[in-house]
Amino acid sequence: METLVLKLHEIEAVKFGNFKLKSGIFSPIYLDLRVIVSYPDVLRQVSEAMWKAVEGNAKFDVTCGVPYTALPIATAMALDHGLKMLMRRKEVKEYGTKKAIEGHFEPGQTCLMVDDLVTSGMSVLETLDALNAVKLVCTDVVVLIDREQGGKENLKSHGLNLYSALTISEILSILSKHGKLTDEVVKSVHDFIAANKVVKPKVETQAAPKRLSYEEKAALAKNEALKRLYNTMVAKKSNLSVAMDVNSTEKMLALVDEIGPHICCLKTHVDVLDVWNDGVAKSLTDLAEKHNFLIFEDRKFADIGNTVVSQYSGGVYKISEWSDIVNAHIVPGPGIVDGLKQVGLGQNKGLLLLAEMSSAGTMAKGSYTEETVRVADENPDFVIGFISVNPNSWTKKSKDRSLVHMTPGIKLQKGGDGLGQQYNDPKSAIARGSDVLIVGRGVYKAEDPKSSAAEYQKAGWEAYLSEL
Ligand code: S5P
Repeated sequence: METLVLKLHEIEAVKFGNFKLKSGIFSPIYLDLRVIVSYPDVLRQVSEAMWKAVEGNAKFDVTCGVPYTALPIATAMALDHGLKMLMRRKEVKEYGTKKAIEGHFEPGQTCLMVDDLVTSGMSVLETLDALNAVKLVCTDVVVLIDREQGGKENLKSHGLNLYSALTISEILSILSKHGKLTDEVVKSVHDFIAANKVVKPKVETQAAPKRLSYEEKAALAKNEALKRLYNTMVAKKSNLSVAMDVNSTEKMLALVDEIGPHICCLKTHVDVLDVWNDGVAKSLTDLAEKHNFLIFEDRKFADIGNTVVSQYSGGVYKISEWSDIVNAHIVPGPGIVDGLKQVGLGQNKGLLLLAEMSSAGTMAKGSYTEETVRVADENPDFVIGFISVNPNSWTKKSKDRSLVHMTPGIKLQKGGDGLGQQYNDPKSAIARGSDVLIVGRGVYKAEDPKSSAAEYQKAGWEAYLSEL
């Protein structure tokens, strides 16, 4: 173990200094076990040390490496000891649609989790969820290094035994014995570990925070349009937004007048209409006033800040003059929000960011979705929420609980449209964290759009009440 620790220090898998962690705090120690892939002898020593820690203690049918650093370690262990191995895909969040766990196994088999190090136990618990979702049973975890910051206790509270080849204390004592560290550094690391014990991690397996009512969200809302949206929803008992995607302007206005009483928000695609002028804009805002709903122009801006300023305020459509809400992709970077905000904020407008899309093969997922949360958190005055599909799976990353989740791809009958659209029913969308349901063809293509809108209104509202 001494030679291994000295080697880890030599290849800078264990470093001492002053390192800024992801959380923003400074640490006197930094562990980067990714580098061991470049040192086959170290990789083998590491996997052997971990095998010794777990051999004879844990019983299991298969092993699973926690992505990414532990994958080569788990592979080395599997090769040397003839173990069956599985791999977890980190990117796949919606279990079921794509395989979250790769490899062959039987439901009910036991699985040993293999990770490089444990701090709070958070990443192990994420893997535990993924393994449990495919009915694998896990009771044991093996890591190279236990940072002694509470991970062992946290894992224990989830029924998991942690086996570690090394602890931070052991590393410190070996390195100091070999004159690699001063007493001062050893003390600073001990102090840091003691001061940074991680309390129970918040994971999905724990009780989720109580869902906020629309009234509570309205009270937290920092943007006028968002407040108005929630207040309208409460007043009309409607979380329905109809996407009136018909091409005839005349038909659009007539249908909006019919379904107006049932919606909190009308979603438009102004560029599909056959006629547009200031009079049409006026008719629309009159209808919005008559039936008390907001107008969301689904323009999906996606250009640089300077261009979207003109696209939002100018041109034939002058979108900012008649819409309350617009939306944008964050592909160009946060400058797009600055540009739209320059136009909309002073006029009490709100912006939705497309965090996810309902269409098959969408690239709006994973770290892209997380980036929209970051951009939203940076613009609490103007960004009012997201176009979302599965918000419960990622919103815990957001600080702001007032934000609205508007969800397209809603139909009482599940399925698709042959062009990539994927439908969910109102109840399942609300259960996954949606606040506002966007229904297009389910309403305007129905034989009786008015009664169909009433039906979606009822289904959406009942689903919301049952979630509360
Ligand atoms: O991811 C998305 C985002 C949006 S805004 N998927 C979508 O379908 N939309 C829009 O929602 C789409 O442009 C259309 O206006 C509406 C869905 O219509 P439906 O007829 O499929 O219900």
